[in-house]
Amino acid sequence: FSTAATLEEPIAPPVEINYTKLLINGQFVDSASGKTFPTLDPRTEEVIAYIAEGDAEDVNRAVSVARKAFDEGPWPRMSAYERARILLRFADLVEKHSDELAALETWDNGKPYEQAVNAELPMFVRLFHYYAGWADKIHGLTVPADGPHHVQTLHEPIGVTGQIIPWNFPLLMFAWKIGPALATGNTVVLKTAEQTPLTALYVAKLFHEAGLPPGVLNVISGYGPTAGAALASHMDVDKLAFTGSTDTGKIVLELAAKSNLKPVTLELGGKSPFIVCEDADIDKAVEQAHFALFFNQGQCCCAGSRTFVHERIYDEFLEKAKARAWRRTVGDPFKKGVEQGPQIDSEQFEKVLRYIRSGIDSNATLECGGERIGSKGFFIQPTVFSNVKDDMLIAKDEIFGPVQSILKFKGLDEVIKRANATQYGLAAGVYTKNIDTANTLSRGLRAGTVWINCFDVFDAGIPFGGYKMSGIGREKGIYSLKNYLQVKAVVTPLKNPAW
Ligand code: TXE
Repeated sequence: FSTAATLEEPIAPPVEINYTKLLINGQFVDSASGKTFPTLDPRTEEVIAYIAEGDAEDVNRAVSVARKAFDEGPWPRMSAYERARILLRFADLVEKHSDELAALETWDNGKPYEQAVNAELPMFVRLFHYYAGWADKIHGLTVPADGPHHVQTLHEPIGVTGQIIPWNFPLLMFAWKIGPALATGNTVVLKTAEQTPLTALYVAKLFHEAGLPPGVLNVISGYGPTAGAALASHMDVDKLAFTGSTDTGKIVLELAAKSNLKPVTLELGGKSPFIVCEDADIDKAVEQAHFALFFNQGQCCCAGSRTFVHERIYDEFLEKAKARAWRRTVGDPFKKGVEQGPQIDSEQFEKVLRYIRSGIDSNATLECGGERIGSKGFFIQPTVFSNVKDDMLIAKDEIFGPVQSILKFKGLDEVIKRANATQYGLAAGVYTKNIDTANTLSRGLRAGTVWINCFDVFDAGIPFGGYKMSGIGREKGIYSLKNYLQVKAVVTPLKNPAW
């Protein structure tokens, strides 16, 4: 694999760790237990910093200030325009600190700095501009009624929202969750993933600098079964939003149901098909299929992890896909030109290597990669398997790593059936020049997003979410707002029905 990029000098600015405590009521505070946990640099496996470890008691504290900020505070009552101004000021501050934030994200997560600074930070800022735009455009309807009544609906914030996010896109997941919740006037207690607590604390600090009243946004670092479960089962949390694995999604849904029946939105795992038809532009399809799978070290819920290729172009596609994977630059994500950094942690690293072994054992053909790189850090070679069959584990399970599985198909009906034969339904990619083929596939595929001749296009207005066990509800876009709103019908008799 190309290592030339590792010879370059680092391109990110140096960054200090200033925020390691819990953020409750606008203040950085120690956890009630005084405990801390380490967050590691996935390049070196060394400790970056020790972080205050939130637990049920801290969650209680955070929920009670979020409740007060909702019930008594200015936030849900201030004019929507004023709320929008705070979101915009926050976006400006994030933009100003983009280089440092991207560096912090790379340090904690291992993703290429160039990806963080050129794609993720601009998307983060754009999301807050987008939601600021919605803040003063949320309104109900007047409803014609049969009787002599005036009927209107009010769209009101739900209240205290709990949000649990994963480690693969720490900043973007923060934005997807916080943006719609705050634009609609809710208050928030957000739990970050234990692997990546750093950037959320930094941006939450910036939010307060932008004028966010204390108590509106509280950030708890800590583990899932303790802090996360406490939030999901809290009796005073009015709504829960979760992104993570399908297994944990089931747990939080159950906790929500068994406590106060809070509504839950879930954004879970995937095994997305990427279908390359016989008329596709092969070079473009190879590049997009590569990107669809390997982007972010393969740690994307929507990764195109089953590359279905038409039998007539299969051999040519495979040769080119293999060559592209060999060219992928893997190395220190702080260096220029690096496309792939380390996996997030030892658990994910071992999981990916286990799946690679399972692919080999089940007689898929290992075309490229398959090993770890170096002896320190969680680096894995870009890996390509051909001759993958639908019933192999590598074709069924979410690997969440740089492992591309290439499968062969003959006909459209067949590929639709096979693409849909999964518990997941998050996304799909289609490569074809034929509009009829594109329409047939986009309607036949049971997935929340179908990208045609593109992949991973994530504009703020495009809804994202899953069919089947990939989740419940949609994030981003207009659809995300209703997750954070209650609808109240207000009915009054009309004195003079004729008017
Ligand atoms: O996920 P978890 P993990 C998939 C991917 C990955 C696998 C496991 O396949 O290999 O999940 O990753 C919190 N109550 N995705 O273990 O456990 C946890 O602290 C409440 C897909 O990291 O789902 C973290 O904040 N919360 C995915 C969050 O849930 C709990 C992104 C996600 O962790 C909890 C990440 C509990 N009992 C992994 N247990 C995507 N959809 O993008 C854990 N958490």
